[in-house]
Amino acid sequence: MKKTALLALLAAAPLFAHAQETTLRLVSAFPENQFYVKRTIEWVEKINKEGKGTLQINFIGGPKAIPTFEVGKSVQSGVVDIGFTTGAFYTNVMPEADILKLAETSAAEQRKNGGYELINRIWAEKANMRYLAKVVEFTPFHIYLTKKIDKPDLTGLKIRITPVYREFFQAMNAQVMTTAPGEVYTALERGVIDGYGWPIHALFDLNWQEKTKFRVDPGFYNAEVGLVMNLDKYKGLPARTREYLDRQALAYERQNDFWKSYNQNEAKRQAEAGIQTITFDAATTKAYVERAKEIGWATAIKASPQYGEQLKKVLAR
Ligand code: 173
Repeated sequence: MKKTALLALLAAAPLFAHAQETTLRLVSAFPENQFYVKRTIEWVEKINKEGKGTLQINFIGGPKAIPTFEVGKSVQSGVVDIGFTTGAFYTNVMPEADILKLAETSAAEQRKNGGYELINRIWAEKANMRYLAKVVEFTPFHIYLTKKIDKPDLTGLKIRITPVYREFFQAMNAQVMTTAPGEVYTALERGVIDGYGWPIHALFDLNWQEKTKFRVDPGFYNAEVGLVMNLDKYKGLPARTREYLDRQALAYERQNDFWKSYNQNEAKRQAEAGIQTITFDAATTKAYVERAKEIGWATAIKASPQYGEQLKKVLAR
């Protein structure tokens, strides 16, 4: 090859590299003003900064772009590439999605005990998804109320739910109503609901502390929020791009200990905002937590006779 031709080729090399850059579209099922989402946008910024020439992620937006309960279907079909969501929001894709809330083993342990592979086998087969990473865990759910209760009985109360809480709250006689997070504030304001299920954190992101008087302790289950990706898109990535994405996703998941101190602080903030805790005697508390778990697994195994038991082996202690 002539020297000039070689130089021309070398000069064009960055262009070829650029042609290899992949851009993926990400949507959030959680409202954009939620801290979760801000944290994920920071992760995206890091990916984009370090991934020039390899991978760029384009954050499309929150539920205004795609409604909360449609994000899973959009990832499944490939309308978007990556969804930032929780299993309870895509039970319309597969019932197994909501089983992740029952995890007692950590995401780090599931990477070692076969759980991560099992989840990905199921997510691929039933949802056409790759589960990239779990980025919220160590986070119990609670009942929040505008009215006081003195035993675990929700008779006469209308409670906002997602699939996370349905069977447990119904077992306590609640009248339940499913809404996306974005609709809870208005429902509280209008007195349409007397309370809601929600994690220990992220009330303040959505100003719900203004309308909340009580939190029932202890919490139950373990909030899971993750990044899921359209499987065809994932498989179609150039190998180095897929490795880069996997590496960044794993690095994000490895930050999960963050939630332990964050949640302690959130509980403190709730107390400071005047939210009172409701607790029961020791025996009632024990029964409450056990019942949540029992109902959770019974529902899971009924919803997925095929995979419920297998998931239990890797998720339960
Ligand atoms: O209550 C909810 O909207 C819900 O199911 C959930 C799950 C994980 C994290 C935050 C909320």
